[in-house]
Amino acid sequence: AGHINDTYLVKTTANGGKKQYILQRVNNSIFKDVPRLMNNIKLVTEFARKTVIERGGDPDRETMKLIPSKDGNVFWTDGENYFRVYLFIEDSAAYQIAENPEIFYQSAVAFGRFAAMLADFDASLLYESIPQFHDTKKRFNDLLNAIEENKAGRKDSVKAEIEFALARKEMTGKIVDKLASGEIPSRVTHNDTKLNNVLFDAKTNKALAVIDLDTIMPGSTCYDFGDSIRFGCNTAAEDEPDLDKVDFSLELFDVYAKGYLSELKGCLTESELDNLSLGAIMMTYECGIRFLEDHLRGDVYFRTSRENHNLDRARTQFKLVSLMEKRLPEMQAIIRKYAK
Ligand code: GN1
Ligand code: MG
Repeated sequence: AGHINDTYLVKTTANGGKKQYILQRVNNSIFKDVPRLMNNIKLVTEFARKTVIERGGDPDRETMKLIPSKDGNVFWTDGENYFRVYLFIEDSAAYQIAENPEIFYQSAVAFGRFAAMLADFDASLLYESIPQFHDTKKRFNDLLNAIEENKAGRKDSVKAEIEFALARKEMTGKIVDKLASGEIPSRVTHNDTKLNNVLFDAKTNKALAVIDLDTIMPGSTCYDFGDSIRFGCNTAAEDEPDLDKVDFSLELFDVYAKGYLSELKGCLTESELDNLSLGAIMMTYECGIRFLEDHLRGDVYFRTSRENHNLDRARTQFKLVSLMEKRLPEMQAIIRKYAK
């Protein structure tokens, strides 16, 4: 269900037809240097594998395993397209919405544990696969350019959304500036921590593996925590056209904060704890302006499957931003409760 790469399930007749694989065509208009991106993923999955083995887990189910091509690389290219193959993780499930609190709690533990693991990973080995990925100030400027260019001629039909986005300009620097000054530490982070980037064991519903490692690079826990909240505390789908169904669940926020901090609280600084809730608003706002920008540009970045798909997505995000803004003090109190 990703919006960027093309993903296929491959069934083979080898090994008695038992083994299945995931084949992906990597979007190389978005990921400009696929060989370096793949080197990141190789390093991180090898590191994760070691950690899982040390914990006594099953590395073929709890991390992704890249299958090399015949020339020994972890990708294959015809010069134009780039493909990669992973072992398919059998008997697993993914969720597009937090169907129940336990699932969301499990994802929080998985992402918290993943972040704790990455704390020991050497950031200097990583290539920045998308520069300024969560630089909200840059994202704001990208939106301004898209409004100015009005490529798809849609500007006049989205006045309310544009106004909503522009009214929050002063918020855009609130995390980036602290990261730049060092007040919030830079860490190796996942940067795309949606619920559907975790695989669950289909039998036990326990979280198995964190997937979608394309954006692992230096970032902030405020973003990773925030992106999980953005996606998982929404009572509806990210692209729900009926905004009456979109609500922000503070109960689910509590559940996620509990799970995430159970794995990480000793590792986080006071400034991170202070900014986790703002990170949730920021990531939701940032994602909203990215969807709106793409709508204005004529849907060139995120995969769409219906008219106004990106606009529907932008609207759900903006509704969530308004709801979260009202609940910020309660969100902060919940963080403090579990940080003790
Ligand atoms: C994209 O690839 P996917 O669908 O997991 C996007 C994220 C957005 C997300 C919104 C590389 O993630 O940044 O938050 O869509 N990934 C990239 O659902 O831009
Ligand atoms: Mg994904």
